[in-house]
Amino acid sequence: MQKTKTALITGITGQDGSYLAALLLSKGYVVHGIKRRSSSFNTDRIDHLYRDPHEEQVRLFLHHGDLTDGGNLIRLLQQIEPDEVYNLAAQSHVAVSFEQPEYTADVNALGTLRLLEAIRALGLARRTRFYQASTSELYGLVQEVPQRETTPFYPRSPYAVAKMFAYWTVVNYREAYDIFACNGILFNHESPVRGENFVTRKITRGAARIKLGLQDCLYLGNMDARRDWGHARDYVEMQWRMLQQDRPRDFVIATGVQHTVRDFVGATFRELGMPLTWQGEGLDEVALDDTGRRIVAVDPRYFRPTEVETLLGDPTLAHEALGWQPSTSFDELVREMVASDRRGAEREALLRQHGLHS
Ligand code: NDP
Ligand code: GDR
Repeated sequence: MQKTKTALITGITGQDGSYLAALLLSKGYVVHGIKRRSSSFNTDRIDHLYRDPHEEQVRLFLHHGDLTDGGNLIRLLQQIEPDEVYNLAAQSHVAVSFEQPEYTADVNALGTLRLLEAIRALGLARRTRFYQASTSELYGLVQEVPQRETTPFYPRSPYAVAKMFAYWTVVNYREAYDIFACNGILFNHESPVRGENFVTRKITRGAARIKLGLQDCLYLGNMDARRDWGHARDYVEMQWRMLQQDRPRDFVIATGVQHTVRDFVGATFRELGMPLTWQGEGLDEVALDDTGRRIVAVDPRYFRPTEVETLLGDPTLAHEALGWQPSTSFDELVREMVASDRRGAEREALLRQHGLHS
């Protein structure tokens, strides 16, 4: 009989953490997750997976912790002795990293080091496999199109610089201590539970609220930015597959298809039955609905000091070695996110109608 595997997920309360936890539970894993203490509940995305610890056969356990707290991480690893660690926790917002560069480095760079050092110090190097949430932001000012595992890095934000430290720490611990550690260089991936201040979710949520009369206008930054967008559900499957290989390697995960932010806006409003007319350019660019009302505009507050203008991945290696095949197209992704945010906006409108919305 196969032994039950135990996984530890940092960042389990985030977008990827919630999809990965569901995936691992469906595969029979015992899943431990680290959640941060906060003054209000922050487990919305995993509440549907959670069982009261007093019930029988519980396989999901949550622990308070933080990547900035080395002692806490050592204790948790010592107690859990996981077969697999998925390090998804991060200050993951690129624009915010310009406002909080030191904190971002502490979590994203040193946090990864703390985990790997704990694995080494506790003698878990032979037992515990390690997945690092690396990112296409490493390519930043792109040196090659499309970007693959061998493309040189040129990070363009405190977020990406910190992730680059983490990337090389993973490579170094793999080579120095023989830890089975992999970098997944994942391109942007989205879903209905994407954080509301990442551009895709901001667009689908804002557009749905405009459709329902809850908001007048959607303000965005750089609409020329190009991204390779996929679905988080597909991407977490690859995180798991990377740790099931015979030997540890780093992989690009991407769809190989690129769109602008403007394309995403257009596709979203089309899905809502609201075709747009674009006018003006630069700071004056706006989109009008069919009554001539301005519903999308540029606000320079969302510009970044240094921007990543274009990202397009080449997932050939993952296709060959991991069987990677994205199952969700751009249009399907937009449709799923719009449907979910439309339901949310309809709920909000109904509550407002009955004077129940706070
Ligand atoms: P989210 O922002 O949705 O989730 C981040 C998670 O990290 C949350 O659970 C958050 O907790 C937790 N976290 C933040 N700071 C700390 C800390 N100091 N200690 C412990 N936990 C912390 O990100 P995603 O799920 O989208 O991304 C997962 C990982 O993948 C991140 O590392 C991200 O940088 C990386 N990545 C993401 C891509 C994407 O397109 N989504 C692409 C490439 C890489 P809380 O819920 O309390 O805020
Ligand atoms: P990104 O995602 O920075 O690629 O990082 P985000 O959705 O924040 O931005 C994508 C592009 O859209 C432009 N943009 C805006 N972005 C936001 N957030 N808000 C706006 O109003 C807006 N208008 C235009 C941005 O300038 C950018 O060019 C995400 C995160 O998940 C990282 O953690 C991850 O590593 C990378 O994807 C891969």
